Amino acid sequence: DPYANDPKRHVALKPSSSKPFNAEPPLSLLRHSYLTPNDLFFVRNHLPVPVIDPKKYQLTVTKVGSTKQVNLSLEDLKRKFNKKSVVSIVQCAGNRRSEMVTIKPVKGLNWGAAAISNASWAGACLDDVLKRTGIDIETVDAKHIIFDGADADPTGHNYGASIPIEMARLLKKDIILAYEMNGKDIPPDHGYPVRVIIPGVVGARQVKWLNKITLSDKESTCHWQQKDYKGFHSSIDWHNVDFTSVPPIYELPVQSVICEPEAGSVLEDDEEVTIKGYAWSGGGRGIVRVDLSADGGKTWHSAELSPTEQPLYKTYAWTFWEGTIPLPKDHKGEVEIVCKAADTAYNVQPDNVEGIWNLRGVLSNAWHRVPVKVPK
Ligand code: MTE
Ligand code: MO
Repeated sequence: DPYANDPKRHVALKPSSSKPFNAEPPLSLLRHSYLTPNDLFFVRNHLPVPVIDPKKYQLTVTKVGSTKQVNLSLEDLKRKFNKKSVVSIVQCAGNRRSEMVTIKPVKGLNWGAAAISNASWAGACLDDVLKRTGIDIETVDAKHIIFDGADADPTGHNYGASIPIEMARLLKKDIILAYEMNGKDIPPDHGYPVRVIIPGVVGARQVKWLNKITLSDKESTCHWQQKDYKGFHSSIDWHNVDFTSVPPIYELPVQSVICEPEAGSVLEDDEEVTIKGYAWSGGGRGIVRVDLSADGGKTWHSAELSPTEQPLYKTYAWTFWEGTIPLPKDHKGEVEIVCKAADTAYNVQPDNVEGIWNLRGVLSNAWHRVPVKVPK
């Protein structure tokens, strides 16, 4: 069993698959702590968790066509570079996929709305590491940075991903080769001993168990870069899909989710409801507004946003929000509460999931609609 060495997991995590292990925490627990505890952080593994001896760990940095190659140990990363930290969420492109499935089946894990978590990551800055190896990110003659992980399938194909060099230039000081998660060693499920954190970018590019960085003219050739994690319109299905026709997903669209109350729950009160949730957007775009409705989206109220310490145009962490809003008088024992967010570009969430359905069930960010019961 290639999964025999997988770590033990917290009992509260709800698995969507066990081998490889994929799981999300309950939504209400997720909303309890701004920094998600390491053992409750959602897990998205495509392959068995590799067992890496920290003393033997090596990160190789190289450029296609160059004979120079630099190897760094874990101690090198910790001692030779300033430690830099960033609070950043990781969100799977498939977060909220289960809502798309209600329209038409899709291929992918049946994620609820908790395939997203927030942590404080610390490690060496990618830019500093490249500099030390003689590569200037601003002038290097390359189009992509490829990140490879130590996890591999039985034929030896490893997980890997890449980002365009322009993106690395924009994020320059914020891309981190992290060896700490919330002040502790990164746990095995999240990439021990080193993973790359690329704030504002889809989870799929934030490679865990990172052991190689390559500057290249080409994207990563890995399956997950080329034949997965791309967005299509709803008339494209497996018989007519051409994965080369669109670029990979990098930044993610604006997202917001109701964590409390839970779907199907009975409210305590028949006059008002207190709603709590999270919001986030890709590319460092902050959240400027979260709107709440208790009548399916006919009338709206403004939620109160918890302040984040991050500047609006570099918001990599999520924004927690809360609001107490009146219930409609004409409820018949049931109401639909709804949230939607706007980011700094005033990008908004689509009102329904039909229009954004896609064959892989990614980018699911419609208004979050939660049916609840009202006591009579
Ligand atoms: N890195 C490696 N090496 N292997 C993986 O399977 N999964 C990716 C990304 N990095 C993956 C990986 C995907 S799709 C996501 S959403 C995030 O890791 C999930 O990170 P987490 O498990 O720490 O939540
Ligand atoms: Mo993912």
